[in-house]
Amino acid sequence: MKENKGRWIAAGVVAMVVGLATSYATAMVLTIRESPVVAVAELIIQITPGAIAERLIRLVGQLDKPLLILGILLFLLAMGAAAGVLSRRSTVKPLLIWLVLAALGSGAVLLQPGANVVDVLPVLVGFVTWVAVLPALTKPLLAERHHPELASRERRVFLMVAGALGVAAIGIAGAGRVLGRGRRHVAESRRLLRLDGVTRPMAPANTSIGLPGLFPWQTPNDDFYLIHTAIAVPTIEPKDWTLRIHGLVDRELTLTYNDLVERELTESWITLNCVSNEVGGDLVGNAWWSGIRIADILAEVGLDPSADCILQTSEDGWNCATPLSALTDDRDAMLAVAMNGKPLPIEHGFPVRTIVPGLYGYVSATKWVVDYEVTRFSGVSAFWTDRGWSEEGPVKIASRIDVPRSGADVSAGEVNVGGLAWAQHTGIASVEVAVDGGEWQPAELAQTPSIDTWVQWALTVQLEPGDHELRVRATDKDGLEQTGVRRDVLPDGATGWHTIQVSADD
Ligand SMILES: Nc1nc2c(c(=O)[nH]1)N[C@H]1C(S)=C(S)[C@@H](COP(=O)(O)O)O[C@H]1N2
Ligand SMILES: [Mo]
Repeated sequence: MKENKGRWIAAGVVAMVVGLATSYATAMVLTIRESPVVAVAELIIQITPGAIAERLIRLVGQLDKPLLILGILLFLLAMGAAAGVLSRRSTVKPLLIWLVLAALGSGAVLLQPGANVVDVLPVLVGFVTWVAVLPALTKPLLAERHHPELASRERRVFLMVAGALGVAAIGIAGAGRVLGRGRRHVAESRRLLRLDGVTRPMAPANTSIGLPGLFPWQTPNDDFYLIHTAIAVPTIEPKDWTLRIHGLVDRELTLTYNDLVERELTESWITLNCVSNEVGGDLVGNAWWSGIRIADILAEVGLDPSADCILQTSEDGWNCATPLSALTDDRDAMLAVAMNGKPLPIEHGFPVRTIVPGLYGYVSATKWVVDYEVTRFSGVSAFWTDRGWSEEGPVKIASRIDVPRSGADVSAGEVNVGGLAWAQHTGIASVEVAVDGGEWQPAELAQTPSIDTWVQWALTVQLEPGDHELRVRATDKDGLEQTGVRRDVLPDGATGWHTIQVSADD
C-alpha cells in the first residue's frame, strides 16, 4: 500500500513546534534566560573559529545572529520531519532524535556562564512535549493504516489534532512571553541601575602567588558558585523592594531601596562559603562586595537586650537565623547591593542580600532578602536548621590543593604545588604540605587585604619518579591547626585534609 509520507512529516514538524513552544514558555516564565535555542546559537558562535566567524559576519553583517537562529530552527524542523517519518516504522528511532537534541540543548544551556540545573528545565519540558505529542499525532495515521475504510475520518482527526496543537503552540509561546515579561524587565532595570559610590577595584596584585593554573583570588560573578532552594529565581524591581525590620526593636523600620542606597556605603573583599562544600570542593568564592553596614541600621532601630538573632526571610520564603553578635561587631556584615562592582546579579540576590564575613551562607547570606525579625534563637526555626543543620554556622578553617590537579601526571623532580586556604574573620597564619605522609613543609602565602578572604599559597616539593600522595593543612591566626579528622558536611561543615594523588614521570 502506498502511504502518504506528507502527513507523517507534518506530524513530526508539529510535534517539534509544540515542543519548542513549551520549552520557550518555560524559559520565559521560570528562568531569566533566553530559550535553549539561543543558548545553542551562542555555543555555536563560541566554538566557531574566529577567522570563519569573522568572514561570516562580514558576509551577513548585523543579521548574523538572527540568521543563525533561523538556521537552527530550520534544522530543528528538519529533525522534526525526520522523527515523523521514522515514527512510521519505529517508536524508538524518533525517541533517539528527541534525546540527542535534548542532550545538545542541555549541554549548550549548562555551558552558559552562571548556569544552574534549573536552566535545563526548558529543555526537559520541550523533550517531554516531543515525546508526548508525536504519538498523539501519529495515532490517527496508524489507525488509518489498519482500517483503510476509516481513512477519511482519521484524516479529519489528524488535521484537527494537528491544527489544535499548532494553535496551542502559538498560545503557549505567547502566554510565556507575556508572563515572563516582568522577569525580563528586572534584568533591564538591573542593567540600567547606577549605584553611586560603588567602586570596581582590581584584585590587589600581591594577592596572587603567581602560580599558573590556580583559581584567581577574585572570583568573577559568572564563575561564582550558586546555591538556592528557589526553582524560579525571584525577580524584584528595586522600586518594589522593601526590607522590614521588626520584632525585638525599639522602632520598627521599613527601608525602600532608595532609603538604603542613600546611606553610607561600605565595601570589602569577602570570601563566601557554603557549608555543603566537601573537602577540596569549590562551593566557595571571593568577591568585592558593596553594601550598607547592618550594625548601623540596627543601631538606628534599637535592639532589645534579650534578642540574640535575626530571622532573615527572602522574597521566596527561604529563611535563616543569624547571631546578632556577628551582625553588630566590627566586621563588615552588610546588606549588599553590588558584587565585584556591579549591581548584584539576579541569581545572587538582586537587588539586596545579606553578607556576613565568617559565617556559612546557610545561616547568613540571604539573597532577595525582604524581612529581618529581631528575635531569639530559642523561638525560631529556619529552613536548614529544620533539616538537621547546625544552628551556629561559623566557617571552619580549610585548605585546598588546586595545582597539580588530583590524578595529574607531573615531571619528577621539583614540582610546584599551590592552592587556597581560608579561615574567614580569623585569617590564615600558615599552610603546609606533606608528601606521602612525610614531614610538613611550609608554603609561601600571598597577601590578603583582610582576614575575611581566602589566601593563595604555593611551594615547591621534590618528587621521586612514581606515585605520590600530597596533602595540605592550614593554621589560623589564633593558632588553631586544621584537623585531619574527616567529617561530613552535615551538620556544620566538613573537616579533614585535602589529599590528592599524582604520578611523577622521569
Ligand atoms: N533566598 C535564599 N538565600 C540563600 C539561599 C537560598 O537557598 N535562598 N542559600 C544560602 C546558601 S546555603 C548559600 S551557601 C549562599 C550562596 O550564595 P550564592 O548563591 O550567591 O553563592 O546563599 C544563601 N542564601
Ligand atoms: Mo550553602
